[in-house]
Amino acid sequence: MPPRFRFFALLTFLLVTVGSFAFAQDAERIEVVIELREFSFTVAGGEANAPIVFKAGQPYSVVFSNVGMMGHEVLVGRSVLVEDGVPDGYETNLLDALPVKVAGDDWEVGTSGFVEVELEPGQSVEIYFTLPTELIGTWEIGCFVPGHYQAGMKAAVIVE
Ligand SMILES: [Cu+2]
Repeated sequence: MPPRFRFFALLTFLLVTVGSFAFAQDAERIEVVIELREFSFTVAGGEANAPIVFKAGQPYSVVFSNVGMMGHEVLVGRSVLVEDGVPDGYETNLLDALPVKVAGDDWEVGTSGFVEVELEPGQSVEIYFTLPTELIGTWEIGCFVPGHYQAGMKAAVIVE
């Protein structure tokens, strides 16, 4: 397991054969850096919890970087699940049926989808994906560490 971050659970980040998907060349990708802190998601240089916009068909490299003081989770989906009165993830996850590639300093893996990642303070992860037009619409990014979502750690994600 890479030292820079850990996945919340194997179930949520299914690994498949490396190189089984075709991914865009670096030059085609747009890089988006999303900072996590108490209690917000912020595209670097933007406003806290402002909507995050992605264009369908455009290859992206998205870096999630925990610049806060606490551990945070990243989930992107819609229809919040509630367990015992507490928000606990999404019924539908934006990236869980897509090819998603994880980049690191010294490793890369292909995956069959991304549901969530947990980042300790100072940790970051970079993923590559291209959203198909079927996913156009309004989604949400949220942190479901107990209390964080309720504290406002969520933002709209718009695929257009
Ligand atoms: Cu959090």
